[in-house]
Amino acid sequence: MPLPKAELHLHIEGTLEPELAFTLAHRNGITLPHPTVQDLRAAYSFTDLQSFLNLYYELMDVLRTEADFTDLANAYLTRAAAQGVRHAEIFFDPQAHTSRGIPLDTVVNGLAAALDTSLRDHGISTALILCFLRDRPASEALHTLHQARPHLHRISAVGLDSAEVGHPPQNFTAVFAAARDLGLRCVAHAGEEGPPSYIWQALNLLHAERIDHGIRALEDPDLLAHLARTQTPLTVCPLSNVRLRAVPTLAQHPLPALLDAGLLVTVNSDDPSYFGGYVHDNYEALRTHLGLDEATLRQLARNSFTASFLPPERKKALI
Ligand code: ES4
Ligand code: ZN
Repeated sequence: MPLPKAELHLHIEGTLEPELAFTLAHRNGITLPHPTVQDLRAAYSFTDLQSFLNLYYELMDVLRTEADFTDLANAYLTRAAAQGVRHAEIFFDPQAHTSRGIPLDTVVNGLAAALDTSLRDHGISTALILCFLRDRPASEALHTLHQARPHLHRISAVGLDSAEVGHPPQNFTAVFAAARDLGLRCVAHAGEEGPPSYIWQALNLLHAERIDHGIRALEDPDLLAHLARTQTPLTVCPLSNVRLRAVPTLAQHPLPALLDAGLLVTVNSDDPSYFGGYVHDNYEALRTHLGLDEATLRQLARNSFTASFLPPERKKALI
């Protein structure tokens, strides 16, 4: 049986499996540029983050209606339950939908229909994290935050994702300040492809409470010491890092070095449909390719609850 765990770094749009993409394309009268599921899967060969994002944004065009977003989230929650997930903090990318004419209400209401029944149907408590696309203007992010105001009771936090290099966290300082003023928690992708300075900016300027990826922290001893002292969680995604060539092989993944440095490391799946595995598959890959022992895997699963935004009582019940 997979260990009970929380998933803290999961893009719901990155759970779109090719089979569901074809079903939704058919339902919505869309022709995909890839004629078969096999052709589509063959396109899942990436050289870096941007090469993945190109396909990720292309394929989400099949998501049009509330029911599409509900089906997407239900498919994820069904798989997550089988992987031992008891709590999921789920990213979504509003601008990737509003920019192609899908109203934010459609996205949030569709996702919420699945999330609202998730504890009952799948034994998984959930939270939503609204991500801003860092490769689009900060003014658009601020507008998105404003559009989300009627839905804030459903949203726990804001995040920052998409193409990292050349789009530093400092560009979003005012947006994150506005989000904090609305009572939202803050996380940010940093140090996936970008330098350690982006992690410092996420901490000091955005007041990020968790760093998504953060693997390049290893290049800065002062940053490593800071992350260890403050026990700021990293949401690490091993299969993602290898597929996007941030790390050459699983055997060379820096997760053990981050643990040795005393950091609060968690294991997550990122975009599981694209990267070859869901969250338990990531744990198994660490066992197989890095030789992590049972005690370490258990510690990683415990860390996932510790690093979550769950209230202390549910945390205690789950750890
Ligand atoms: C993402 Cl792996 C990754 N990095 C940054 N942004 C993303 N959005 C979806 N997956
Ligand atoms: Zn991510």
